[in-house]
Amino acid sequence: MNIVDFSKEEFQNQQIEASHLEEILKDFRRDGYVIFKDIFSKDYINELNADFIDKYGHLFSEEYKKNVFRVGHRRIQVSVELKKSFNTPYLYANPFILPVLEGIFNTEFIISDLTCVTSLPGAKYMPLHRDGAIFKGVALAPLLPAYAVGLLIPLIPFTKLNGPTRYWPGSHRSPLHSGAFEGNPNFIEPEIETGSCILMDYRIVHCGNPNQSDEKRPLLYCNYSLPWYFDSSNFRFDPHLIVDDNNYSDIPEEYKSLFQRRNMKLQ
Ligand SMILES: O=C(O)CCC(=O)C(=O)O
Repeated sequence: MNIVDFSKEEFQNQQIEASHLEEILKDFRRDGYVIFKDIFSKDYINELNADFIDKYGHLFSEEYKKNVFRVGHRRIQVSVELKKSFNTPYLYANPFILPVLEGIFNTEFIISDLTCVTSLPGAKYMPLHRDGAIFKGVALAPLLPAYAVGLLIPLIPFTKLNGPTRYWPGSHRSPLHSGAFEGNPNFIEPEIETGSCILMDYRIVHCGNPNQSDEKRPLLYCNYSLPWYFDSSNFRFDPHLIVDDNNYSDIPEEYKSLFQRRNMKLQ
């Protein structure tokens, strides 16, 4: 598994060492994912989780059943407003993530959305899918460099019981339809502690596992892309990056361009 462990010096300097960065990029390009270990503090993730449940927890009740966007059985996707604990460069421009994104995209990129997918107790296995792919069926498409990348941050520890996400390493380079990976045993299901996270190519085949616990299991997505890419299948109805003017003014100037699509809505 591509687990990125940063050294004491890297943590002290808040900077990835050049040869380590090259190694991470090589792993990411080859396998379509890397797992960053302990780059956020557990206290910070707990704060994100508390703010998330405080603002959106009511959406998971029976009453709101008809008004939420479902991405699977008892699996609900919510656009998360950038405010409170979510509005910090520590999250969206983390010093351990930003250089990797710069290396992947090699040109200007944006935050395409901030979203949380929550599997509720009893959620079933999710159909296999890619979060997005362009030029489907074109032989050269899997060879293209990444144009969209998801940063997936568990807001509680992901365990076998609450259903860690299942990924097929290398599948971003496969011309096969995602369904063709059903039954393919070469997947990983990383159990992830709070503070760690996964960076994945949007094209990697993956799915959510059943949630057999009695707890909600929220997975925060901060998705990045080249400015021209739009994930219209996931974000047709909701604004995908919600930032009010007050919170926008709190974003440091150097990161404002990441938010050029704020509050944009398709319908
Ligand atoms: O819930 C999960 O583990 C994965 C969710 C997912 O794959 C999705 O929403 O695209």
